[in-house]
Amino acid sequence: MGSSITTLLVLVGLLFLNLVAAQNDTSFVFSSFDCMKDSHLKCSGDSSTSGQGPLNLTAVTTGSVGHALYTPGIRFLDPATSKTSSFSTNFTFSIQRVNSGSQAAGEGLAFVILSNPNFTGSGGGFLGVYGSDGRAGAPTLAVEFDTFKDVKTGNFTFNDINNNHVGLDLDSINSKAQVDAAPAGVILYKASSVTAWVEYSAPTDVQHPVRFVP
Ligand SMILES: [Ca+2]
Repeated sequence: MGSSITTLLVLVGLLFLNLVAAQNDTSFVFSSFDCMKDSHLKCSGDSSTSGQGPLNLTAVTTGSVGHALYTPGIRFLDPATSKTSSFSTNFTFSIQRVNSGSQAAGEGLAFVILSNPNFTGSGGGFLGVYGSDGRAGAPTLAVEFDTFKDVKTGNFTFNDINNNHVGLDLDSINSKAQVDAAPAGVILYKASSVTAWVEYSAPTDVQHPVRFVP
């Protein structure tokens, strides 16, 4: 774990999501964030806003965890047909190392779609999404932007490839697929900002989990 490393995670820009379902299309844009005034934004843990636009997902303390969820939620599965919805989203974030002398940054952030919005995961390598057993206890999809190579916490062993990767997580913090961000010219914890796209085309798996614009 990056227990001695503090990192401030900031969602700095536009969060856009477009959902195309069989019956209902949903689309929303956050051009700024206000945890107190926006009824569609549920902030918990250490996440906060100042009313100036950005959303701070964590505080500048070791082990900080924060969440921001779109509420009241979106139905991705049609129970009548068992068909899932296609969606696309893009968002811009900044990972700011506080311990500037460190060569690493902990731990990262994740875009999540979760079926139990009240579940609070563990900190550190579990990214606030999964419990200390590496699971969320309910169907969960996450695209993680991981800035610390975790090896083992307690009895749990991580499969991180390095400290600068993007992973596709299905019900587990141990990713089904991981991609090194460096060949795309992106160092997640050094870039002033990163804009990411996540696209899903139903009923196949994620075709292009993440594309980068350095
Ligand atoms: Ca990690």
